[in-house]
Amino acid sequence: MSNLKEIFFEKSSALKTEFKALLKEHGSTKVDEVVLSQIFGGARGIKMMLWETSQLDPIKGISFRGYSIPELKELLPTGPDGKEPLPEALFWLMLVGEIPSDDQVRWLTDQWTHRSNVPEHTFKVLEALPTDTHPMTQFNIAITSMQTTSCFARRYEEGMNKSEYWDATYEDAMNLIARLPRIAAYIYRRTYHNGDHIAPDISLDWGANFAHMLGINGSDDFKNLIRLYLTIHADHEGGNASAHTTHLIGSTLSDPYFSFAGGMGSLAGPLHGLANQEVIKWIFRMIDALGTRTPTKEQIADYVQSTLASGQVIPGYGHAVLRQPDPRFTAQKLFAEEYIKGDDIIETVWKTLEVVPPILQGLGKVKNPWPNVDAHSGALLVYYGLKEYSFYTVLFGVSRALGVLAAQCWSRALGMPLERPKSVTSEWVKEFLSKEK
Ligand code: CMX
Repeated sequence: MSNLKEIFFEKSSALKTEFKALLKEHGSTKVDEVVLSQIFGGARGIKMMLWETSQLDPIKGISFRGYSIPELKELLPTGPDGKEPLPEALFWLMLVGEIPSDDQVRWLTDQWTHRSNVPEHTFKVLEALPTDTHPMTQFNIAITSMQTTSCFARRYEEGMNKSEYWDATYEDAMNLIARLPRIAAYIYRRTYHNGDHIAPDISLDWGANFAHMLGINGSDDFKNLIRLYLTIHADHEGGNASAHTTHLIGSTLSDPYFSFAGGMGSLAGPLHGLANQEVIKWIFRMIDALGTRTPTKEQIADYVQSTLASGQVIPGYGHAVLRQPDPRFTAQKLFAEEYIKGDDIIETVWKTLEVVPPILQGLGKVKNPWPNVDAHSGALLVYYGLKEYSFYTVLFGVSRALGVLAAQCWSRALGMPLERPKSVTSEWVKEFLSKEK
């Protein structure tokens, strides 16, 4: 067994034993209650699942195994220039709860390099699609096409013992994550660069190799942006739509390929991951409508009002859980401040930061008027030359694999059962209320 697998097995076995005792003693302890508005309101805030890899606080934002993003920037092993954290290191942390050493991260990079061969038929499946197919559709289809290589599905078919589910899930998770940059870069190059593909550079870390295969000439700074991007988008506790979908599908013992493809279907929604393309599209449309790349705050405010008046949301603002600016937004703003000077689009994003929150607050219904993770990413990508915004959600998806697949290893190791919450009809609600009276 590899070092990482051994540590995972040791930790998950110990927690499984602990849980058994804990549930025996406290299984009927009440931890939450549900009110009617939650049933009608997208189950906001109902505590109903276990998710080990990260936790979201409405005020402090995301913490991965207890570490905030600024702490991770200090503690995680970085790329060769020592500046941005390596997403491999975050995966290690999420999987086993320990900050890895440089050697451990190098081992993991090496593992993913060795596992990164994409099945030939996946490229053929992609080639069968028109090049104007949305990149998220291509990504989803490519992931599903690789299900033919699932260890979990094969071993289940062969009669795998329950106690080995975690092992097959770990193998699938590692293979799937290893292949994603190649697949995503392939989609990007076939869609926007006439299929002029760039071979992987196996001397590079996972994120830098991805940046290299995209073929963006942003030198080392772009590699650093991708390292940071792939780290901060990886996980946002279990209740968000892409994580929860992956978890739900996995709970049927559908394998990690099916589960993750389902999660990507959720990420492709404009209220979730697709918002990253919507933000930059909205900014470009505003620039076109106003006829200037340097709009004033007053001009931006007018445009925000016209967007709201036409019954649309302001993409990149608001959140179902957060009640403060998203620390993932802040991490990207700090990156821009450090690496980039005097860019019109970035400065426009910073101006919207001053303009949008008071307007949303003024509506009197928006619970969180602050920027979320998607508000800044497009401006950074455009700066380095990755202007094809329909591709942005694929980048988010590559990163999200780290969290949801690490979490799936935990779900299988802890023996989490089929997820099956209860639904009710409106008739039931009326009857219940009349009985209450
Ligand atoms: N612009 C305009 N209206 C907004 C808004 C925004 N950015 N954010 C919330 N609202 C509105 C909602 O549409 C809702 O209006 P109705 O009552 O008329 O339906 C009202 O304010 C209350 O919503 P909420 O409780 O504050 O927010 P929700 O938890 O329902 O939704 C979210 C959260 C993210 C879907 C919402 O804020 C939104 O649509 N934001 C814009 C899209 C976006 O950026 N999504 C990305 C989120 C991050 C991610 O998952 O990647």
